This record gives sequence, structure tokens and C-alpha cells, in this order.
Amino acid sequence: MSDSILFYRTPASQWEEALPIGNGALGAMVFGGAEEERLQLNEETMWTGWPYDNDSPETLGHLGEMRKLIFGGRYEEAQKLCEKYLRCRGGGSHGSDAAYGSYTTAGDLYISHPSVSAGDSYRRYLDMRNGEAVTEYENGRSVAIASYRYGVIAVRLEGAAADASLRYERSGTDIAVDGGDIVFGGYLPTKYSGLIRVTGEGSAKIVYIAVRTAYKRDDADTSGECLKLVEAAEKDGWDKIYGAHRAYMNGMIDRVRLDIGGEDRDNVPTDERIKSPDGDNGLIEKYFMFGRYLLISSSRGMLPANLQGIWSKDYKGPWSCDYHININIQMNYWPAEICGLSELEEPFFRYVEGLTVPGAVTAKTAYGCGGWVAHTVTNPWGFTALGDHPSWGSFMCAGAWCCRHYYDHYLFTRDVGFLRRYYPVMRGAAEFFTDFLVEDPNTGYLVTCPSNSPENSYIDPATGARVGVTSGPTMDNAIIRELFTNTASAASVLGVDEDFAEKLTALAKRLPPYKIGKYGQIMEWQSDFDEAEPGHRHMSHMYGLHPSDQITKNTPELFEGAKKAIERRLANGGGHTGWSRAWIINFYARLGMGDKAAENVTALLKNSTLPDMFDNHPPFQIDGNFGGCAGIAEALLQSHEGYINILPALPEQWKDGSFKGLRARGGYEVSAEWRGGRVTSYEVKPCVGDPVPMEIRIMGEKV
Ligand code: FUC
Repeated sequence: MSDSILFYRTPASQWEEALPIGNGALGAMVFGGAEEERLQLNEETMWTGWPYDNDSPETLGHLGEMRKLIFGGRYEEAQKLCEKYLRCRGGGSHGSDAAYGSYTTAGDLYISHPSVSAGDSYRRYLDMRNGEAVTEYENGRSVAIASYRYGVIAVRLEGAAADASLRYERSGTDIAVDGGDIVFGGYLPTKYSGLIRVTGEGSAKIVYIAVRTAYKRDDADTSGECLKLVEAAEKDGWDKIYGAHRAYMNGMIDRVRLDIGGEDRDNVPTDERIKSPDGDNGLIEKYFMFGRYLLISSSRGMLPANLQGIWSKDYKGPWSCDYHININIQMNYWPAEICGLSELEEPFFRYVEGLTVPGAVTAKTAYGCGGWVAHTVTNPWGFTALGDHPSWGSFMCAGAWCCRHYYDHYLFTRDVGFLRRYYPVMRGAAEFFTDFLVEDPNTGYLVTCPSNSPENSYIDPATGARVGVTSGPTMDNAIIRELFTNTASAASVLGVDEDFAEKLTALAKRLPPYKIGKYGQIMEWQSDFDEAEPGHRHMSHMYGLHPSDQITKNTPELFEGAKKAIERRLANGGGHTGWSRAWIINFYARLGMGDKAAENVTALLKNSTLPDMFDNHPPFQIDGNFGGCAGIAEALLQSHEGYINILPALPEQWKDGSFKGLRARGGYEVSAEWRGGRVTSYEVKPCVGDPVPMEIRIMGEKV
């Protein structure tokens, strides 16, 4: 199997061709240049902006009026009122407000090695199993790694590449040369420092790079920390660092293996293969490994993987390269549990926990409610307010959606200590909704109002206007139903909060049920409105199918309704962003439609994948990589229906193959082999102390 290599015959001519390395916090894009090599550097906490009070005091006073207009069917008027008051204060996330900030590049290191000649044998590759970006010149070689153990990037320059001189660039940064070291730093206003040192080791040279910031550690001696890291690395030297790094990366990557009969075509460069992905199972194997590689490389520090993981060339990235929590950050973590990389979710768990403090202020200020709430966009400074515009920014179930990850982590790992630690996050999110839900006077159900269905609009039947604000959109109901149920279950596992759990269970029953609309589809809103964009990239009303487990074969009418809703989106041009396509793969896996899942994997590769295999929204956005990876796993193994389902959605294109090491809820590691679409052997092995007894099914059939 050769699924661990991404390989290229020419240096990267643009950023989207360079290859990512990362230690979970510190990363680089490696260009593989001949005369001059470029490493574009990033560090996960390099953020501009600062904490500030972002909640508008004007929302609360207008809630009653907004609700009256919405419940009275005066949608266009409601929209206008919401545009005024259902938003954050100031410029907010997309406006002129510098305080929101942006993730920002840590600058560029140029290594010029004029004696290098690329030659005909030139090639560069990313070895994902080893976590190394290698460039091979006719008369030299370079290897770049980002070491988790040592906290530095190390680049080994061999042969003609060792004849090197270095230059570092970042606008607005103080740069000096101190005894051969390049030292740099500045204020974003968060203090940051970097150190780059070159040392000779035999005939080779090693470049060590450290970057540190004072994010949430105002007094940190960041330049002293960089020096310490580089000195510790230099003391141990390349062989030790490289050996430890390979062992670490091999260990992480080898937890899971996928073989779907990918042909050995390693003489064909990866960028060429991406251009014609039809039937290329080897490329799918690579894509699957790349998703796991990216999570390992971007999610092992203080902050979760952002919209671009940790890799961003910009001073202010697209969407501030922030944390969108109305699908994007969640999708980043879809592969974590099933692919056996559970511990990589920890930065996400801590991050969301951190949102509960400002989120409680937002809950009080904007809505007069208890608990905590977070909306569509967030940043490392604790932005939890409404967004700048209600049509996308008034989604108050975003934090609640994050909470499903805590409970799912528990289901996979059975870690009661974990559940105890994070239960207050779930409880606080649930508490908010016990206050926020209101009775819809038209139906008697409890609904969110005002809200929106991310980030879609409908046509106001009375006026023909395009309106986003609404009450009780299907996604809100699904998320709150799940949050209440999971929180009540968690309380019972922990033996706490009996009364509160009972209250949640009772309230969950008063949420609006799913409805089927005029096209046979699951309805997105309480009324069967016409969508302003029938092919919208968000498929929020499908939340119950995936990631949740509310729509399954056991709810046949809804299962069909989900199919119809997806078909309708696709028929109208849906799936046009990378992450949207990736979500569709997961839907079809859950629907047991393997061929459709595979067809959408190919579409993801064909339409939404950059030469270096990064997902293309466009622009580059990493969620599609993670969602695609998770979707491939989801076609092979599912465990959301209370049993372990091996090959629930096997595509004809993958009819011979095997996987090893995928994880199932209940606490199991699962492996299987199949030939001609039939399982020939499988193993279900407990991987926790007290696994839940689980029935095993193969392709849905009891064994
Ligand atoms: C969501 C999506 C956009 C984009 C942005 C970062 O709001 O609707 O397509 O992915 O996040």
C-alpha cells in the first residue's frame, strides 16, 4: 500500500501546492523550492484582536416585538426589525471591529541554497505516516518536520542544500540577527516571539524554528521560551528528534488502516491524479489518511483546528480564519472518535468550555436567560454574541451543537471522569434553552424565536421578500431535542440533577416534531416555505440524519423525507462548497447508499480539492478534508443505532478491501475484510474497561 505519500514533480508555484506539516500547534507550508526554499510559518495562537464586550444591550428590549411579528406571520417586518436589533454591537466579526481580530501568519522563512540544482530527478513529497515533507534535488535533499515532542520545526539540509543562507519576513515584525540566530517578535497586540537557528551536523545543516505567543499568559517570556525549545532540540540533535517524531507519527497514523484496493500508481504525481479522480481508489485511501494526518498536525495544542487548521498565509484570513460553529468546527472533529484519534478533540472540548463564561453574559444580556449561549462565529477571545446580520448570525444553537461532541466522546470512550468534568458545559447549554424556548401561540409547541435556519432564507408568502428570521427551524428543534436528551442521560450516568433531567425530558416532548413537505422532503421551517436558494450549501434540516441519530431506518417516513430533501438540494446545485459536499457523503453513508457516498467522494476530489489535497471551499477551508475523511469511515462502520454495523454503506467501487482499527460507540475497536462486496472476516475488540454489550450486524443484517 502506498497511500501515505503525496508526491509532486515540481516545486510549489503557489501556496495551495505547498505541503503542510504541523505539530498540532506550530506548522509550516513547505514549498520545495530549488534555488530558494520557502516555509510559510504558523502558530495556532497568533491572533490579532482582544476580548471585548460584544453583546448589544438593545436586543433584549425588542425580543417581544420580534416574536409577535414572527408568530403573526409578518415575516418581512420581523426581518427588518431583527436586522436592527438582533445582532452584536459595534462592527462585530465581519465589520470594521479590530477587536474581533483574525488568525494571522507567523511569517515566511526563505532558505536560499544557490548551489542546488533541481535536475530531472527532482521530486518532493509529503510522507504522512512519517510526518515529513521531503524535497529531493539532483545534488541535495531537505527534510522538514514539526516535532510534537520538542515543540519546534526542524529542517535538515543535505548535500548542496546545506550551502544555505536564511531570510525571514513578516510585515510589522521586528527582526534581528543575534549571534547567527534570527530572532523576531512583536505585538498583535498579543506578544509573540520567534527564533530560527542553523547548526551544522556533520556535512548537513539543521534549521530549528520556534514560535511562541503570550496568548492568555500575559507575563510569558516568549523569547526565552523559544530559546529554551531550540536549545533543547539542538542538544539532542536531528537523529533523536527525527526518530522520536517518526515513532510518534507512525503510532498515530497506524491506529487505523484502510485498503480499498487502491492501485500502486506512485509514478503519477498526486496533483495530476486529483484532476481525474474517477475510480482512483488509491487517491481515496490517501484522502482518508490526509484527513487523519491533518487532525494530528493541527489539533494538539491550546486551541482547536480553525477554518484552515493551523495553516494560513494571510495577515487576515478568509472569515478571519476563525471558529465558525454552525457546522465548520464540528465537522473538523467528525473523524476524531471513529478514527481512533479521540485525544485530539481535547483542544475543542477546552475551547467550548471556555466559551461558557462569556456565553453566560451573552445569554443574560441579549436574551435575559440563564445558562450560556454561543452563536455562529467565535474567536479565541470569547466572542459569543450574535453575528452582524441575523440571517446568518442569529443561530443560537451553535454552542449546543458543540455539546453533542462531549456526549459522543463519552459514548465512544465510556470515560465517566470526562463526562463529569464537562457535564456543566452541557447543563449550562440546556439551562439556556429551558429559559429561551417560548410557546408558539399557533401550535402550542415550544420553539426558539427569533432564530434562523443556517444560513438559508425563505420567501415570505405574503410579500415575496427573502427572509431569514423565523421560529423553531427544524435544525434548532433537532439540536435542542438532542441536547436535552443527552444532558438528561449524562445526569443519570453521573447520578446528579434528577429534577433537572426530568424537566429536560418533559420539555423535549414539547418540541415540534419533524414534518414532511410538498416535495416529500423533511421541512426546513415550521411552514413549508419556498427556499430562497433551493440548492443552499447548508442542509440544516438533515441534522437528525447526521450528525444526530434521530432519523434512521426505524423512522421510515423521515428516512425517505431525508433522501428527498438531499436530492432536492443536489438537483438545485447543492454541494458546491467543499464542506457541503463532505456532509452529503456522510448523509449517504447514513442512508446506507454506498454508491452515492462514493460518487460524492469523487465529486469532492474533482470539484473541491486543491493540488496539495487541501479542501477548496473555495478558498482553502479544512472542514471538507475532515468531513470527507469522516464520511469515508462512516460508509464502513456505524454505531449510532445502538448496534455495531459493519459495512453499512459499501460502494460497489470499494468491493474488495479491508479496514483496521476504526472505533465504535460502546468502546470497541473494529476491523474487517471483504471480497466481492461480502465480508470475509471481522473482529470487534473491546478497547475500554467496561464496554457496553453491543449487537453486531454486517451490512445491516444480524449475525
Ligand atoms: C459557514 C458557511 C460558509 C463558510 C463559513 C466559514 O458560515 O456557510 O460557507 O464555510 O462558514
